[in-house]
Amino acid sequence: MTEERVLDCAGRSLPLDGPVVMGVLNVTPDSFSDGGRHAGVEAALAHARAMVASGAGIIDVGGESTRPGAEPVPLQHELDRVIPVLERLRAELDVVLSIDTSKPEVMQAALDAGAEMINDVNGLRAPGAMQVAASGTAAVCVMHMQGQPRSMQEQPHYSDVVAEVSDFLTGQAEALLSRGVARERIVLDPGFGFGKTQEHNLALFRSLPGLAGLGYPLLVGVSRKSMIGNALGGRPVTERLVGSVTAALLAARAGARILRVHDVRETMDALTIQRVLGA
Ligand code: 7PJ
Repeated sequence: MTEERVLDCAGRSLPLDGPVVMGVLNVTPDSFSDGGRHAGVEAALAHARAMVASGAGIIDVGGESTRPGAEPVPLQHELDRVIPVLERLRAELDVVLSIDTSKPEVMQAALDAGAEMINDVNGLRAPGAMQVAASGTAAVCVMHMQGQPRSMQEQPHYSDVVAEVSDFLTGQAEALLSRGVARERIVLDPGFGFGKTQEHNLALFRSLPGLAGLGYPLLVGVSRKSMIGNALGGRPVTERLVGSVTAALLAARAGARILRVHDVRETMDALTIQRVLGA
């Protein structure tokens, strides 16, 4: 099993010796947890600056809500939301910029605007997505999702969720390798909450050590998700902070190298306490 020490993000080497926090920057008017508060470019910039100051190593910019039940966003709307934000962030911040999209056209425009990582919840399955990823030099996060956001939580079904998710992720990674994408550019993510019941999410979480050993760095996103609310007996999204931070810490301990979170400062605090006080 190889130990991945760095992630190559368009020539920028992101060290992965310790966990890296990826801060979520939603520029959707309908994101389920931020309610569009960062929709304006200025507000988005201020939020990104604060996350970087708190220790985020990656900022993940998303303009298409993928919460359960969400309708697809037209291409031009998504471009109009994310590209101006990426351009301003690139001019101002020395941090890895990631684009959270499933559309090849948005990926390409984001790379042109300075994004150094593609984060695709659809696992590069859209026609043309693999080509965009392979033609550039950005890092690529392949996430597993069953179904599409609009209907994915209606009837998730697996005979062996861990095996099926692992097979999908390694298959997509191998497809990237065969197109010439260096191994050091690839990240995998089991996709918590994307076409998964609570039982599926828990099975995957318990299997994180195995998933982290597939040969690629693992990204985990559980921040504020229903999985956390369910585990706490049905907590609303505004009351999932401690659960989310605790789960992020557990994921790091289980081998995740990148933690995708809304609450960067609090997550960094937990990681710092582990580093300073941990056995
Ligand atoms: C994830 C994501 C995730 C990756 C979202 C939300 C929904 N990208 N984008 N992994 N989740 N890689 O933030 O709750 O888990 S959007």
